[in-house]
Amino acid sequence: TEIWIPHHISDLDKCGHVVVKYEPTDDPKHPGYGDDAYIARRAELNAIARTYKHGDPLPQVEYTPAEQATWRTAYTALKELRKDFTCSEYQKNIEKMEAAGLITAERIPSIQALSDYIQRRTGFQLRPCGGLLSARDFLASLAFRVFQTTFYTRHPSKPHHCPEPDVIHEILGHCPMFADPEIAQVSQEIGLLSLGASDEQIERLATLYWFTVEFGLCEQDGKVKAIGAGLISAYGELKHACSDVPEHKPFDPAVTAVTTYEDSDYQPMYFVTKSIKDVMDKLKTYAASMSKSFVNVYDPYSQTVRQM
Ligand code: H2B
Ligand code: FE
Repeated sequence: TEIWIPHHISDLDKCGHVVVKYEPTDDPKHPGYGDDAYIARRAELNAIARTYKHGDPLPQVEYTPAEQATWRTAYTALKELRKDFTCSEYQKNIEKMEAAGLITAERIPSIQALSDYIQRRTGFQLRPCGGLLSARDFLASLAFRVFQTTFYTRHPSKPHHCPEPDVIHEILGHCPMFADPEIAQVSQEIGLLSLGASDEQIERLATLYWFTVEFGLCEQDGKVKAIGAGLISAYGELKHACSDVPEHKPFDPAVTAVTTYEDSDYQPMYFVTKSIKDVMDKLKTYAASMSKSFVNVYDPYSQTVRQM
C-alpha cells in the first residue's frame, strides 16, 4: 500500500501527531481555560513526553502536592463506585494492583512500574504521548501492544472529569483493563486492522474503539457494568451510563462502527456486549467484511508487523 505504516515498534517514535481538540488554551469549556499555571504545567509534561524515544526509561514525574490531591479525590470517589458499576475483570485487576502496592490513594503511581506490571500480564506497555493523538497514530501503537499515555493531570476544579485524556484516566481507566488478556487482544486487533487502512476505515475503527475500550458496557450478573476506560475514570458518567437514563443497544460492529458519538458530553446511548470475548468474536467477523487487500500480522519476537 502507499500509506506509511510503522513496521517495527521503534517506528512508533514517528506516531506522535497531536490533534487540537478540547485544549485548555483554546476551549472555553475546558476547566483549565484561562488558568495559565495549569496550561504551562500541562505543556511542560507534554514536552517531556514528546522527547521520549522507544527504549528510553519512562519519565519519572515529580507531581506537585496539588496534583496528588486531585488524584486522591478522583481515586477515592471512583473506588466507591467500583463494586456496583465496573466489570469483574476491572475489579479483579485493580485489586491485584492495589495489593501489590502499585496503586494507592497517597500518590500518583509510577508509570514505569505500571508499564512493567502490565507487560508481565499481557505484553502491553506504556509509552508517553504529548496529548490527544490522531486516531491513525493512536490506533497504530495498539497493533504493537503499546498504549500511548498522557502525563498531565485533570484540572483541580473538576477532579471527577476531564474532557481530554489525562494521567488519572490512563491509570484508573485503562491500566487495569490492559492487564486483562481479552481487552489486550481486542485492542491489538483494532490496532492491526488500522495499519494501512483508508481514512474512512480508520474512522470506523476509531468509533469501534470508542464504543468498546473507552465507553463500552457489558452484561454481568443481570446488570450493565462498565468495561470502557472513559466511563471507569469519570465519576458522573459512570453512574449515568449504568442507569436507565441513556439508551442501551446490543453491540454489533457493523452498526457500532457507523454510529456518531458524543465526545463533549455524556453519551445519550451506549453499546452493551455479552462479554469481552464476545467483542473479540464479533470483531473477527467484522474484520472479514472489511475490504482490504492485505492482512497485518504481528510477530512478537521481532516486534514487527508484516503485511501479508
Ligand atoms: N490519544 C490519546 N493520547 N489518548 C487516547 O485515548 C486517544 C487518543 N484516543 N487519540 C483516540 C484518539 C480515540 O478517541 C480514537 C482512536 O480516535
Ligand atoms: Fe482513553
